[in-house]
Amino acid sequence: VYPQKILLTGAAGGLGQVAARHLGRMLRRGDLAGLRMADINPMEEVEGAEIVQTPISERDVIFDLVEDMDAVIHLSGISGESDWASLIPSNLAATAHLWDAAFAHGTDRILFASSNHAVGMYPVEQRIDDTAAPRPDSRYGLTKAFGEQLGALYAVKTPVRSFCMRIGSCFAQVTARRHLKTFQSHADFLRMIETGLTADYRHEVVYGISDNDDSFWDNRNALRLGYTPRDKPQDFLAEEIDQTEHRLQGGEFPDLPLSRD
Ligand code: 15L
Repeated sequence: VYPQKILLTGAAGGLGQVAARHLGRMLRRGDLAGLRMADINPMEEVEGAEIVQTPISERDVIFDLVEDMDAVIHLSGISGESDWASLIPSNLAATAHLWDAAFAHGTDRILFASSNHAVGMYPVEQRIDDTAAPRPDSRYGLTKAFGEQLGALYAVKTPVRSFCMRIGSCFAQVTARRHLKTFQSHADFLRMIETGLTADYRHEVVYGISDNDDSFWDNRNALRLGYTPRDKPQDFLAEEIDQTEHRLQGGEFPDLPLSRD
């Protein structure tokens, strides 16, 4: 059964805007009964959608956002390395409250924007799949591993299903050599969202990548669930490509120092 009402968090972000336009089209076609979009930043208007501009970290706010929703696409949060003062509310408290809110309101599923940085410390020569244990390469990656494990726990103890997308490099263009392994096109990202909204599962980890040759990640689990990527990174090459070679899958993240404050 297709979810009828969807909450999209982080709707003003890079991927949030891509998802918002797609869900807006579905809403216009009548394929969705409702769309609520939330972000701390202003969002583009989407005809027929409810827009809530708010920080997403407080329990009450999150409970109000999730009320009446059948599915949540959770893209909000800090999307790179930061300090705990920033990451704790946006990436840890928000996810904890979100899963509680979904349980309390009878929401069927959460699609969670995890990140390849949850496993960024694996060496580039090692091919890993959905069963690979987290090896975060940053505080940021650790918050993503937390979200994945939160989803796993709630999938056992509550009816809430979780679809954790370890997104690689989801951009309009390939701007670095590393992206040949980690790239996901926006169109394939939307295909993955469709899979997450429609497939039958309790808790899954999938890699957010296109049909990349020789990727770091064996994405058979995503394919098994119905994800069918159609794009190749070679078709999205920018004019200038950063040629840096990295030893670890997280690229530059494993080398970022931890701030002392
Ligand atoms: C991420 O998790 C970041 O949000 C994104 O900006 C990129 O750095 C991406 O990973 C990547 O690894 O390319």
